[in-house]
Amino acid sequence: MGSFIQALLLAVTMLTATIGGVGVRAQEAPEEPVLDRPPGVTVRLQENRFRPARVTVAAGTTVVWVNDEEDPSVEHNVIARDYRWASDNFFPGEAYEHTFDTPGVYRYFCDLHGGMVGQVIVE
Ligand SMILES: [Cu+2]
Repeated sequence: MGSFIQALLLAVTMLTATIGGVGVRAQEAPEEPVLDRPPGVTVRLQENRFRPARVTVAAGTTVVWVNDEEDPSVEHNVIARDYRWASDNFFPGEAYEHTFDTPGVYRYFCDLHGGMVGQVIVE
C-alpha cells in the first residue's frame, strides 16, 4: 500500500511539473508555438484589429490567428461571416488556426468588437 501511495504521489508531482512547465513557456515566449508550426500565415490580433486585415494564400494553407494584445484580459474570437467555422474566445498568448482548402474569399469577424473584421483570399 505504501508503494502505491508513493507511486501516486510521483505521478501527481510529474503531472504538476508538466502543467507548470507549459504555463511558464507560454507566458515567457508567446510566439514560440507559432514558430514551431508548419509553414503558414499568421494574423495578429492587436488593439482590436486583425493585422494584416487581409491575407492572400494558396489553397491548403493554414492561417493562424494569434491574440497579441498587451492587456492579458482582452479576449477575441474569429468567426466566418457564413458561420462555417469559428473559434472560441481566446486570450493573449493563445491562437486559433483554420486550413483553407478551397479557393475563394473568406470574410470573418470578432463578435466581441464591432468593426473587427478581416478576410482571407484563397487562390
Ligand atoms: Cu475581438
